[in-house]
Amino acid sequence: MALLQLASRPGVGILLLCFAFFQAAQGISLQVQSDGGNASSPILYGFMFEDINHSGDGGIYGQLLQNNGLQGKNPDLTSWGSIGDATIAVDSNNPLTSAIPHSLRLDVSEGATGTVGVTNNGHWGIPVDGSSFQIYFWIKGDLNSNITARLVGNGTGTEYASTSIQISSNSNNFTYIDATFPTTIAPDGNVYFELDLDASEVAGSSLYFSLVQLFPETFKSRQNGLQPRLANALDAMNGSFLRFPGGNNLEGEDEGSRWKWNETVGPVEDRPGRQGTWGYYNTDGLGLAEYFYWCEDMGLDAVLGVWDGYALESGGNTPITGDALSPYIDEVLNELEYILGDSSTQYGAMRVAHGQKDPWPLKMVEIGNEDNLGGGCDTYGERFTAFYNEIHKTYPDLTIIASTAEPSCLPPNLPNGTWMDWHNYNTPDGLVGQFNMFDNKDRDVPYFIGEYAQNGVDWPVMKGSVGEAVFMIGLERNSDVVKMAAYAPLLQLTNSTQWKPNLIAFSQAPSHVVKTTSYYVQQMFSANRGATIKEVKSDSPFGPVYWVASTGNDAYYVKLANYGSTGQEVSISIPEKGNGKLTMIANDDPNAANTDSENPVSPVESDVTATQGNFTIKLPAWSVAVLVAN
Ligand SMILES: *[C@@H]1O[C@H](CO)[C@@H](O)[C@H](O)[C@H]1NC(C)=O
Ligand SMILES: *[C@@H]1O[C@H](CO)[C@@H](O)[C@H](O)[C@H]1NC(C)=O
Ligand SMILES: *[C@@H]1O[C@H](CO)[C@@H](O)[C@H](O)[C@H]1NC(C)=O
Ligand SMILES: *[C@@H]1O[C@H](CO)[C@@H](O)[C@H](O)[C@H]1NC(C)=O
Ligand SMILES: *[C@@H]1O[C@H](CO)[C@@H](O)[C@H](O)[C@H]1NC(C)=O
Ligand SMILES: *[C@@H]1O[C@H](CO)[C@@H](O)[C@H](O)[C@H]1NC(C)=O
Ligand SMILES: *[C@@H]1O[C@H](CO)[C@@H](O)[C@H](O)[C@H]1NC(C)=O
Ligand SMILES: *[C@@H]1O[C@H](CO)[C@@H](O)[C@H](O)[C@H]1NC(C)=O
Ligand SMILES: *[C@@H]1O[C@H](CO)[C@@H](O)[C@H](O)[C@H]1NC(C)=O
Ligand SMILES: CC(=O)N[C@H]1CO[C@H](CO)[C@@H](O)[C@@H]1O
Repeated sequence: MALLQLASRPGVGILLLCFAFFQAAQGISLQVQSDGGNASSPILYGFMFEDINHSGDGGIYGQLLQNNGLQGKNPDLTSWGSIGDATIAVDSNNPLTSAIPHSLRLDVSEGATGTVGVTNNGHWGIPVDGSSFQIYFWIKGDLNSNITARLVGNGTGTEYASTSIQISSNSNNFTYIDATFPTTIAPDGNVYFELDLDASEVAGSSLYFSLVQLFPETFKSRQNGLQPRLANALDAMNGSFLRFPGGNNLEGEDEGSRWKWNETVGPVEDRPGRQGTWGYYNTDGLGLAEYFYWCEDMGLDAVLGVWDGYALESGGNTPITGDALSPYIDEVLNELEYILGDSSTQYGAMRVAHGQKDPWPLKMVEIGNEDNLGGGCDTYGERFTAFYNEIHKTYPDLTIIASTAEPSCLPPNLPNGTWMDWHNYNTPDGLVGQFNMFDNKDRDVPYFIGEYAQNGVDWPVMKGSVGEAVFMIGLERNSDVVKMAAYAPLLQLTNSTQWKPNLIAFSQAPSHVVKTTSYYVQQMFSANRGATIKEVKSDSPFGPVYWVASTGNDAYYVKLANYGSTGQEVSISIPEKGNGKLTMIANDDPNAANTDSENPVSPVESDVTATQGNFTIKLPAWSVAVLVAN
């Protein structure tokens, strides 16, 4: 049996699965070829983001207070409290702006003494990381005195920050206050924020606080930027793209609650926020511009999802079709003008006024989200075509992505250059069974695997992460036609979760960022990419060991996954390369998982040297490894 394994070779994978037994019995020898090969997609690995599991508000968006703008139709006092001889209430008579119509009223008792003030305990706590913090807020009321901003351990009283801010405000208008202050790192997330003042200065009066914002030092010090501990974890993955703003969160429960770009831009006090799809209100402080700055700061290509007439079905909605689509198509054209137009255009000028002179380098637009689901399929062909035609007419260079790969939901002939988004939540065995699914695909229409992950578990487990690695090896072998792929969901606040498992979990303890086994697979694969996928010759079939090789930057990259409970020895010859670095994750227990209570799996790096032309790699049970030879 002497079979050649060619990346992208039709039908090879399934045939070879049958011979897995021989692979285990005889040891595996791989010969990476120097000649030929196919170009791989330079943007294969990246991120899918939507606000789910408080991944945005309470997560990667840097603003740390919950309910800070008392947004929504019927705001309550969630997260807020009062201190001393005073009470708090939601006030509707003192709007900051039309977008922020409510303020937090502090009513101080007649004759009050000591300290009065307000508290906010964040999103299940506040991560105080020891950086320089900033607060911004508006205050209305007659005050010529100092307010103290503090960060305090809930239950312990330990003070992690305290700063005195001079205020001179009046009862006619809101006065804007901002201050920067040092913090000391807190051991856990059980911390609240407090603004307090001398009761005798304000006894018998009311003060109004509006849109109180608290930020740590953000990722790359970006104004209105990202939480660094989560942004750093993503940045370390070396991704290539960011799909935003959803996901189901793009769609909304109905047409009125769809994500509207124009309500997420400009000063934050002009952003009303919206009822998100995942059970909580979104402030939209993380808005369209912030997504582009996120891309800029991590070197990512933007993949912009646009609303296409289809909201989630739970309200019994039917998709909008025909002429009734026109205003929504215009909405997208306006959004694209805001992103891509120069200052002579209406919306390009708006972007400039908002502080971004140059257009953003948008290249990819996805029309809708999962239009194959619910009641979206029947009308998607018509809706896709309507949006495609208008977008393509104005922006012929944009790559347009259909939100499904289901032929029955697509127009009979997809326009040239269109890509298709296909989502894949599956069991570990299911993912391994899909190893060769792209080998036989028609090469004409490229794929975006917009969401995928193991399912059915609370945390990614080793077996599932190896299964994902096998699936990804299949994608990489076919990365002439599979252009992009993203694990989903990306981020999870452990204290409020709607979907499991996720790639990265966190609570508000500043050091608590759980890098799951799947995180390490993504990182190892994404950080070690070659521009050309190379042929690998072997007498062994695929399974339980799977591999793919590539070259680039004068290095060879060999990715290996052992989807099995016994160790395997692999001998690899690589043209003209005798030294390398091996990065590996492994665990004997297929159910091993990095969780919020234990972290049994992390990558181990070692230097490896070839003996007479061959690298010998011992792959333990349930392992994923990357060999970089240079
Ligand atoms: C290159 O792509 C062709 C067409 O899909 C395929 O037949 C061939 O096996 C690929 N070669 C490599 C090295 O991936
Ligand atoms: C302290 O934590 C408890 C329990 O989570 C919460 O009810 C309370 O409001 C917190 N205190 C402050 C001042 O935020
Ligand atoms: C949030 O979840 C973490 C565990 O991930 C837990 O330690 C912490 O106490 C929780 N915080 C609150 C406020 O429930
Ligand atoms: C009031 O705050 C200012 C800084 O804004 C500070 O310089 C001053 O010392 C404070 N006054 C008191 C009495 O704390
Ligand atoms: C309130 O502020 C607005 C805008 O800054 C200004 O036009 C107006 O005169 C102010 N009103 C009072 C009573 O100070
Ligand atoms: C991956 O990202 C990190 C952090 O930004 C950077 O230091 C490193 O050079 C990157 N590696 C590659 C291979 O791009
Ligand atoms: C945003 O645009 C939509 C139409 O696309 C419009 O209905 C809505 O009023 C706009 N919002 C604001 C704040 O201008
Ligand atoms: C679409 O692409 C195919 C193959 O790349 C080409 O033969 C065909 O002429 C193209 N059609 C149009 C309308 O550009
Ligand atoms: C290296 O591997 C090749 C087969 O891939 C084999 O023919 C050769 O004997 C090996 N060299 C050594 C020193 O084991
Ligand atoms: C299971 C769970 O954590 N559900 C939470 C989802 O988010 C909403 C809104 O924040 C919470 O109220 C739920 O408790």
